[in-house]
Parts: sequence; C-alpha cells; structure tokens
Amino acid sequence: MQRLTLTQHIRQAQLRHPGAQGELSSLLTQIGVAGKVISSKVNSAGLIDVLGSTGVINVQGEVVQKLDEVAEETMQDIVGRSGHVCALLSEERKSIMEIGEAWRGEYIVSYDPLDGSSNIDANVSIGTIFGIYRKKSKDPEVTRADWMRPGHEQVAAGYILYGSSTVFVYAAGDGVHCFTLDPAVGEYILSQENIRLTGACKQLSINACNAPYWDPWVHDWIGEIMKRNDQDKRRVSGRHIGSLVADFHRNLVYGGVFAYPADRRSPRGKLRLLYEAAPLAMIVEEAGGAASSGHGRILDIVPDELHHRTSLVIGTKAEVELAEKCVRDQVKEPAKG
Ligand code: P6P
Repeated sequence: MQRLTLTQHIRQAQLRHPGAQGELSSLLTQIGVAGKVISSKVNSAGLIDVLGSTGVINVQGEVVQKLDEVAEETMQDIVGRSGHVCALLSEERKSIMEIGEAWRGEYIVSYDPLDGSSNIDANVSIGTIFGIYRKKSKDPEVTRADWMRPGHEQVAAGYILYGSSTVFVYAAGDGVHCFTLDPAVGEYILSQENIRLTGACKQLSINACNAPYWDPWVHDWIGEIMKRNDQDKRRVSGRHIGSLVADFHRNLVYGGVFAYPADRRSPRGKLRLLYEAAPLAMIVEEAGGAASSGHGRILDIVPDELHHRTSLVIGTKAEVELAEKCVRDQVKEPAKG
C-alpha cells in the first residue's frame, strides 16, 4: 500500500472520474483541515480551558460542552469558507446555515461537529461525522429539496475520530479508506485502504441499560446472537463505549454490529439521520455492511425535518438483516400480554 497523504489519495480517486473538477476533492481536504484543528483542541483539552460544559442547552436539549462549541466554530470557519459549500446542516444549530455569496459553492455538508461529547471529560474517543450532498435545485437559494434527501444521494461521507490517534475515514463511491494523522507533520497518511466489513460479527454494541424500554424484537435479536456463544467458544463479545463514532469505527475494524433501536424513551430513535445515521450508513454499505432502521434501509429514509431521528442497527450485514427479520416476526406475532 502506498503511503499516500489524504490529499493525494482523494486526487487519485478524482482522476478516476474524468468529469470531476476537483471541487469535492478540495472540500474533503478542507474537512480534513477542520479535523486537524479540532484534534489539536481535543488533545489538549485538559491543558486549556475547553473541558466541561458551557451551561447552554442546544436544540437537541443536550448540554453544550465547550469543545462542542469549538468544533462547531471550526467547521463553520473552515468548511463554511472552503468556497465549495452553499449550506451547512449542524447538530448544534436549529436551522441550516446558508453560506454568503463570497464563499458559496455547490455542496451541502451535514455534520455532527463532536459526536460523543458527553464523554469528553473522561477522555473517551469522540468524533466529527459528516455527509456531503451536491446542491440539487436550480434555485439560487438553498431549498428543502436540497437537504431533505435520502442518504443514498450523498456524494461522500466520513468521520474524524479523535482517539489514541486521530483518524480520517471517508467513502466517496470508491471504497472506504482510513488515514492516520501524523501530528509531527500535520498530515493524514493512508493507514487502511478499501476496508471491508464482510467477516464474522465479533462484537455487539448496544446500551443494555435501555432493555426495560425496548420492543420485544430487540430481546429476540440479542438472544439469537448470544446463542452463538457456547461452552466451546465465545464467538461474540459485548463492546459499548457510548460514543457512536467510536463504537462504529471499532465495529468497522474488528467486525461488529451497533444498535440504538427506537424505544419507549425515544419512540423515533435517539440518533439523528442527516448527520449521524446516513453518513455512517454510506460508509458501512461501501464496506460491505448494512444499516437499517429495522424496517428498511437507512439510506432510503427521506428526513421530514433537519433533526430527524431514527432507530439504527448498523454493521455486519447478516446481523442487520437478522434485526429486520426479528422486527417482521414481531409484527406478525405481537408479544402476548
Ligand atoms: P445513550 C452521544 O451523545 C450519542 O449521540 C452517541 O454518540 C451515542 O451512541 C449515544 O448518544 C449514547 O446515548 O442514551 O446510550 O447515553
């Protein structure tokens, strides 16, 4: 494997698309720059005054951490001024942010600036998740037709995970690729090319403390997976960090499945479609895995609002399909009592 930089790898991919003008390549590179800035702040969080909360409650009803604000401002400053974006859709903002004429471009970026931020003070891995759409309407304004779209219309998606090292993972139609940031030179270097999630499911990632709120199918699904563990061998182990992007990346690398099903506390699901589920669904499908609400493909869901929430099962294809079967069986034979 060539030790390409992120920019070199993106450019190589661009050359495989003769019509490409390099705009998407440049946008992906700029998102990488934003990741470097956020990484530097996350990795020095204990040393500079960015730990803890701001005391502000965001549109999600969640307490905004200081690093959430730093990540949001960084995405606005760098990606918003990349010259390739006409609108930003952020977990942290109530509505879309239209980009002024001076910096305006043809893409829309939906993002969670810092997913898992409730874990920051405990030094748990957190990350930035993004999805990229090409503007659809000919209307000079950004209309709902430009962003209320199914995830299969994304042209690229990815995340930057701030963990023991900072990694940049993206998919743009040519496979899933991972780059590790070399902090000494400030460059992302290709570390895993064409990641595939086609092997056995070795890890199950779910917040088991939500069990009292689950629909019966979730218990059936977990039961079916746990049956694989017997006296001879433990084939599946539990791993759950409580930071979606970190749980997802571990499952992508080792082979696993993550679920945050809709439940009686979160009837539509907790996780957001546009900047959590849909970008990760594009990545997982390009790696050979699957992502479902339990009722259907995540990438086919059309959001009905900016912060549309969804039930999510994502990872190895067989386990996602098993979840869909358990949902169908529950519909056919509702639980007694
Ligand atoms: P719970 C983090 O706030 C997040 O959005 C995801 O990263 C994570 O998977 C989930 O919420 C954890 O939610 O209800 O298990 O604490």
